[in-house]
Amino acid sequence: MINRLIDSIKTDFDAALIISPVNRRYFTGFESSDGFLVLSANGSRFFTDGRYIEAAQKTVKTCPCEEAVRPYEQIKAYFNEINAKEIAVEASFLTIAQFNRLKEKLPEFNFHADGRLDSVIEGLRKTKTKAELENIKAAQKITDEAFSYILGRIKEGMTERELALELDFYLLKSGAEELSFKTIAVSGENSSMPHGVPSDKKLKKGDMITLDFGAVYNGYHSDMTRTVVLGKADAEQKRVYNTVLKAQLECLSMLKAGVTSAEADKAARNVIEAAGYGKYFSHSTGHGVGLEIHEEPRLSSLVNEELKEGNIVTVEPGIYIPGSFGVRIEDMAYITREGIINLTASPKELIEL
Ligand SMILES: [Mn+2]
Repeated sequence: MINRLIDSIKTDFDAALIISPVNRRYFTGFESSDGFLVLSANGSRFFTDGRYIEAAQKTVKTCPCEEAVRPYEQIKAYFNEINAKEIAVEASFLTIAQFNRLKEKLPEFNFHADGRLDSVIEGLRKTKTKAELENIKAAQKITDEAFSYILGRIKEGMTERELALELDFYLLKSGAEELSFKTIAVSGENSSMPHGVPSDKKLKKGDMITLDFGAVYNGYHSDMTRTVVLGKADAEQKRVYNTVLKAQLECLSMLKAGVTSAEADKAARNVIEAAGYGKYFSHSTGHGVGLEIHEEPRLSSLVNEELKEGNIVTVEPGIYIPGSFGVRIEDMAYITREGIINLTASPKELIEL
């Protein structure tokens, strides 16, 4: 990946200075709160402070590591060593204060925060390697197991917070290094808010319950949503559920390399609009997943880019009727030339508990 990055930027820049934790981790495989990475055709080096240097030297295989003691002096010395003057930095990460400080401390170099480095890294990160795919599969396996576990624990009278906590405990106990995001467990009228927060509301018979959660494994995220009913679903709940499911299946079945994000979004949205629920599908259809829970590519009506083999996207249409209830169903799909590999194994027929 380091070589691919260097190839992509070398006509415009002498080196890239990478500071964001997620991109540092992407190129070194090493997680730390501190550090910076210099990548160039003339050499690459990872700098991190005394808390991390020993672990970094053991872990990082892609370039040499150096303990950062006086970072600006070391960076200057290294830029001089590799003969770098035009330096690309991450426009989407650096604060204006950090950018100004770099320019002030290292006036002999030109720092470029024009987004070009960001888009090269984005392009690399959205095409998953086999190792990345395996990490995401492992994360989703924990997530699928947690769903099957929680189905046996959902009881009338327990609160949404208790439900979320049980899911979280199971995920962490089963090997998740952290949660992908704050678990969403919302019921009844609370489920009409796509990203509602679990409350002290007690689950009651007839509630639809939306669970949106995921595990992180080796830095890689999973993301899944299922909606179930406590008791028997009524006619409207069934109609809404089946519409969302049909929308999701439509989208999953047309996804493949070469399809645009907007076309994918439309495939799901058309089904929901045709059923008369169009105004209740208030978000885009999906997003990329990887070292971050939301990354490129987005499945949005506003994006006309083609999906490529190796992309991993969520497909998560929903219908949310304010004051009443909501339904969302979300899987993760790995894009191939022929179609997709669905990374989510949990069942999708309406579950009545
Ligand atoms: Mn999602």
